[in-house]
Amino acid sequence: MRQPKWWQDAVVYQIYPRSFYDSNADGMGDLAGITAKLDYIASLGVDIVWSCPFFVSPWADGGYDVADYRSIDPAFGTMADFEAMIEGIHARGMRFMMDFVGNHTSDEHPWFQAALQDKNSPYHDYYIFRPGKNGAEPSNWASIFGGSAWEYVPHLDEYYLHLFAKKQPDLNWENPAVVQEVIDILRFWADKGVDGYRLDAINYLYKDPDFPDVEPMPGSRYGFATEHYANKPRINDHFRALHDAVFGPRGLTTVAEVAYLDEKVAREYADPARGELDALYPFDLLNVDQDGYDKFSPRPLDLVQLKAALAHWQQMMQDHGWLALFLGNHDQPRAVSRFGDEGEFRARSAKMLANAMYFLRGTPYLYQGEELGMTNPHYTSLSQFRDVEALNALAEGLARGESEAHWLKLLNDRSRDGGRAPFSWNSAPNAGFTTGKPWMDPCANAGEINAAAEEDDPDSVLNFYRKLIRVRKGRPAVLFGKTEFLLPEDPDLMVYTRTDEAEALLSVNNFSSLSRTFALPDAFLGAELLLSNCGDLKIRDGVVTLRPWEGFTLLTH
Ligand code: TEU
Repeated sequence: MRQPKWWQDAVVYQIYPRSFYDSNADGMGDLAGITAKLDYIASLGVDIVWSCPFFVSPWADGGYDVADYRSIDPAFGTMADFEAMIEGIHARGMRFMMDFVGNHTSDEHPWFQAALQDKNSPYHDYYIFRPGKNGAEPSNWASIFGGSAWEYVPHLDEYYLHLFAKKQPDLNWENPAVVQEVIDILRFWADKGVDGYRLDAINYLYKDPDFPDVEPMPGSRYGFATEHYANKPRINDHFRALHDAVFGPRGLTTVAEVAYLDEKVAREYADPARGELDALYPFDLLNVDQDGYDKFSPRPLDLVQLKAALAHWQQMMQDHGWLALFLGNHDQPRAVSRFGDEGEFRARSAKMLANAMYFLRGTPYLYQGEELGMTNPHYTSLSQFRDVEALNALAEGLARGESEAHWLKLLNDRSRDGGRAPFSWNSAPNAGFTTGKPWMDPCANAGEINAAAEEDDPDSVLNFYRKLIRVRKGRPAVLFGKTEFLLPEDPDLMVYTRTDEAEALLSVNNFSSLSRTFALPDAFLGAELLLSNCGDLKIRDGVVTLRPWEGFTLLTH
């Protein structure tokens, strides 16, 4: 068999640190809290820990607005806490992946503060400033978080570009000094022992310098300009520069958070022969239950579309690099609430979703709480939401005259806060997350759905994940097998095979509350039941009767 790289035969555990575990009763999760829970994390069988940012930040975008790349935010602890955490991760045989936010800084970063002081400051050219056009913004580009992507600075009589929040000015990667700063920061953390980087919004680094106007969105002056800032040809030069200076020589792995990729570009980025990036994390894969770019215009899940997207990525990357597999993260509502059944079949459907994803080709990314089948928090008041994207969208919706009740449901179902509520550790007050006042309210159901309760239950979602992670490890068919989707047009069943020289797998998953039948392909008659969320198969004459939300995987040699 081909030998996998260490990051290929791996499962990543993703932590949103402010909501994971609070060690000092200030209501916010912290690095010492992660260290305190490392035995739990290791017990899952995961190989890599990735934490979202914990650097000094005014927290305008959940820590993705960095004001000092080399310091731990005091709310998260100290550099000594970081060192203890990474030591504890390594001592348990795991590795640490750092989140690096390179597209933008906080507006409170000293570079931006200097840039604002003086047009002639060298730091002014660290960012993207432009004069206005006809008394308005330089272009009608929309910010990803709503409104214009340009902010006016009266005393400079210029606008600066911010693809995200206005407190997140975009860096100017065409300035070699910026690239050198980034290299120095990446080396700084490599010296402290990080094993890899998750590169945030990394395919947006190069912007069309002409900033052409784009087609406005309905009812707005602004339009999405992704074609002018995503995947522009110069981006490969930036990737190669970082690879040659840091990732390659230090032996660090990289996963690039990317979007809007076509086949050619996707293959280039992660092609091992090109020396750019190791793996892609295409975040737009989950835009399958919304209207275009607008996550607050939800649509029912179209499983046929999701399968087509997954099949496309599997086929595209088959021999051209590596893929991250995920159904949730800190930017998404909870997977079980969104794609499963968070009521009667919560546990079973949460297990099915894992079974459906983890036998595909790629590295699974397990987002904290998913291993418990945590649901969206079901807040009862709009004041419980925290995220900038949610609050901006809410303000715009209310200004259009839409009702608060409508937005309470929308934010509960769709906002990023869905995945950011505190981790449910046990049935103590505040879900055992903090003994102080939590920065975000815990899930309404934390009393019943929590790690302590699931620890003791052999049939829990938690113990299913442990088994799943164990059985997929080192399997040649999982690692390198060819992926083929069966029944692509079936609206409820997701079925695929993974075929390698020595073995083959069949993963069968029922995404519905109804019973369904499925005739096993001949090659899998009499195959070994590798994993099942119902314990056994109801099979007669080669036809399986699938219970609601049933998922299983067969193995044959
Ligand atoms: O996300 C990249 C990104 O483009 C997101 O804006 C995504 O479209 C959005 O979250 C969907 O609602 C990364 C981080 O994962 C995210 O948390 C940050 O807000 C963003 O970059 C800016 O750093």
